Amino acid sequence: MLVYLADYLSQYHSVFNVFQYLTLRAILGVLTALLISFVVGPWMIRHLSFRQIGQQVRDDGPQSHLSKAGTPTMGGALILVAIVSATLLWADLANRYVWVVLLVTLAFGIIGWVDDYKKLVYGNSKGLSAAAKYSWQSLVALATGLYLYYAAQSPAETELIVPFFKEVALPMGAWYLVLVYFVVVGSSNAVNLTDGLDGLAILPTVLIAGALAIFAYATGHVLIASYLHIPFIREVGEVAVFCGAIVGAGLGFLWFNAYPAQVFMGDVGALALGAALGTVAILVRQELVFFLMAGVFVMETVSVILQVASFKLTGRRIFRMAPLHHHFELQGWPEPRVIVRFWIITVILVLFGLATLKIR
Ligand code: 57M
Repeated sequence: MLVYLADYLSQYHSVFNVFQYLTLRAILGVLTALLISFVVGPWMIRHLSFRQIGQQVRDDGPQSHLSKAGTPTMGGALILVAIVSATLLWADLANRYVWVVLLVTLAFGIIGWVDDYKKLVYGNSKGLSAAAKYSWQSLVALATGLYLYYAAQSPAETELIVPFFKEVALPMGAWYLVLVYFVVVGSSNAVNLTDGLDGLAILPTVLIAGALAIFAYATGHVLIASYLHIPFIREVGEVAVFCGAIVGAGLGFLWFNAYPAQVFMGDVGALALGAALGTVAILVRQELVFFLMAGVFVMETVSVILQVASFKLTGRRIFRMAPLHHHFELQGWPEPRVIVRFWIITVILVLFGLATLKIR
């Protein structure tokens, strides 16, 4: 929004031209979202505590979690307010990719909010039914896929880029819809599964969003894209402002969600953030690199799939408890050790992801 104001003011003073620079607006997106989180965060935590919007903790999980009962939840609403406000302020609102990612994020946020709200009102097990949750997620993901497929202006927008190979891009045809579906719905649920320890989901989200901002900037810049041998997609660079807003909002939320957490994000945050990352990965055509960078989310999800499959087929469990973070907790690792080690793994994976820009 402020791009237009700056554009108008630039006729009076050339200093306002500086706001046309995408890098500056992405940085301002980070700072604005961070500021909103810091200002609104304490008020929201007080409000959630006052209204007794606190977490109900299942008694079949690790015993150390019982003391977390009553921690204010649905802090993801704060993350969404910060992301949306910062993006609306600093992004070019004539850019369709910005709207795609904002709308997908908000739609998944609403699904999560309804789930959280029902759990609070009707008890822990009475959230949105799994069928209803997946149906709504599927609907949003498929609508997104259809829009992007039909609105694509170049073949590059629907090709699957294979990292480490300069010229390998697989034309997906209608399979592109399947890809969008799995990346968006899969990422949303994977972040949700991971969000079971203080700060465990949010810092990897911040790191991946930061890396995706770099991918968005490079992909939307004709010279950098050609230098790096990645596809050039006109106007996709603007998504870097949205990624910046995730980084700022996420760091601001981590301030309060760091161990021992004062607030949890709830499904409203986890489902929305996962879908946001998946959608950006699709827009910048880096699904495979995203899969690599999101290794912690993938690992957590695979642990659940393996655990359920093994239990159904053999009656035995592979892990003490899935998702994987519970396994390590039950092995006696203190919670901060699990969290920080999973963060370190993400730092390494994100560096590998970024390295694919040059190693190809
Ligand atoms: C949400 N929710 C956390 C908080 C957060 C299929 C199965 C694997 C599903 C899975 C599941 O229900 N996952 C989805 C996990 C919960 O956190 C809330 O949920 C939001 C995210 N959606 O924002 O509002 C608890 O996690 C802890 N927490 C923190 N810090 C945070 O910053 O400590 C969350 C955020 C909170 C708090 O304790 O209450 C959760 O874990 O419930 N189910 C499971 O994860 C369950 N696993 C299981 O049943 N495993 C089985 C099979 C099915 C694979 C097995 O291993 O045999 C476990 N979860 C719990 N107890 N709590 C096991 C039992």
